[in-house]
Amino acid sequence: MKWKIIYPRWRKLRHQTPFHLPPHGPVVFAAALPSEVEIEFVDANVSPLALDDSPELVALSIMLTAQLPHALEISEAYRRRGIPVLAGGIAVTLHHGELEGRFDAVFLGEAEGRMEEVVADARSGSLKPVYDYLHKYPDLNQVGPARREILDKDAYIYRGVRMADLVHASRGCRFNCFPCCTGYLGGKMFRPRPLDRVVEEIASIDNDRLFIVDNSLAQDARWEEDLFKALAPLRKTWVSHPIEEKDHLLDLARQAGCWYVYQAVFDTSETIRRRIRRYHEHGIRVEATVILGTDDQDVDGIKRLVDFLLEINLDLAEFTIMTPFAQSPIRNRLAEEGRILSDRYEEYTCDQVVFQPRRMTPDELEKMYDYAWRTFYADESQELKMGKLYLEVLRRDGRFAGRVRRG
Ligand code: B12
Ligand code: SF4
Repeated sequence: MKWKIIYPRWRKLRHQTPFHLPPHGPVVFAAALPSEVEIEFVDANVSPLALDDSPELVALSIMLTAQLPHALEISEAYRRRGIPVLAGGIAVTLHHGELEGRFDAVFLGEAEGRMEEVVADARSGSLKPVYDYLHKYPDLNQVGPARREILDKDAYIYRGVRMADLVHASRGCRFNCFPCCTGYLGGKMFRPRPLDRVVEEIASIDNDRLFIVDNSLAQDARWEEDLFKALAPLRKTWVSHPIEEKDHLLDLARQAGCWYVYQAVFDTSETIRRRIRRYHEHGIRVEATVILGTDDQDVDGIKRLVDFLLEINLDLAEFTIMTPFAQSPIRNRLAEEGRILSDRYEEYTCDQVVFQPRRMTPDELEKMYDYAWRTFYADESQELKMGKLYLEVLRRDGRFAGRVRRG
């Protein structure tokens, strides 16, 4: 069977450097398909998308709510010509119920071990409207290796720099932070993949730079230690979400190739100041992910927060406007309080205000979003800061000017 997998378009944040990372969901999903399925893949963010071809099935892989409008457009175009459309991925799982009838079939949850059934149904023309594997987690022995060969490698180069490849070593998250959907998706538990399979997969990736996309590495200290020790001999350089704030773990992470981490920063506390200092002391750079519009923030509070980020020498910062995504704790609270202003998927981009802030008007919050980006990057643009970090990592690993000097 010939399947066309499509990753629909989504818009980068206003002010953000406009590069695209290779998508991860579609290549991991592709690895769960039986070999009889012949795959064509199009990432509509980086390649032209034809809608007048005739694959036997279109499979939409949808990560973000903001991809849904394009996904629905694609679905209509193919279904009008009688080509069946199957939709899966994070946004489909989060918005299930709202999407009935908009695709021939929706798949909820994780794909491993479940695709033989779907392929057999597709082959016999009897796709079910819903494949419900929500909160039924597969054995992670069955995961991957991701089918990165279906990606158009040349499409993920920005200003001559090849983007990092994505990989994951675990799923789920024990925590349940207010803006996050992962508790709902992954079931509030930490689910590591077998380490030997992860190491084998990473060793096989022909890219020295990786993004380990796990929700948070700081979930099990013993596992972190084992992971970092196993990664060290592979001599990769990687970025990740937070690492536990323990000296020996930060040291091991650095030795294993950790370049920088994404760290959520919500306030101007000593805890945050110390955490950033600890990363820096261990040679790990930090990109702060900063949510604007929480109930304790007003206009002056956001100004103070930006000053604080500059004062603690953060290497990079990504500002987003708090967004009440479906199935997140904050969604439930704001809905109860009658503070959701819009349900339009196209506005869930994290740079638009879709809820009533407590201490600002929506207009003030949107202005403060622009203020935060402009002020933080006033002396040096995001692109320049990233460029410097990139040169630093090349120098550090002895790969500057294309020369490989290792060992
Ligand atoms: C990695 C990641 C990113 C990467 C994405 C890189 C990339 N190109 O893929 C980056 C860092 C770029 C990113 C950015 C953002 N992200 Co993000 N990200 C994630 C994260 C941590 C992991 C996603 C992932 O790759 N999982 C691993 C893969 C293998 O799992 P999967 O995609 O679910 O695929 C499986 C199944 O769904 C299924 N499947 C997948 N496709 C298909 C298709 C079919 C047909 C079928 C049958 C099955 C199927 O098979 C796979 C294997 O089982 C998730 C959290 C999470 N745990 O989900 C958040 C998450 C997806 N991100 C989120 C958000 C909000 C963002 C941002 C908008 C804001 C932010 N700063 O966090 C930004 C984008 C801002 C912008 N506009 O630029 C939200 C999404 C909310 C929403 N409803 O839209 C999540 C859920 C986190 C959260 N806050 O709750 N993100
Ligand atoms: S924000 Fe990070 S640590 Fe918190 S629940 Fe989401 S993935 Fe887990």
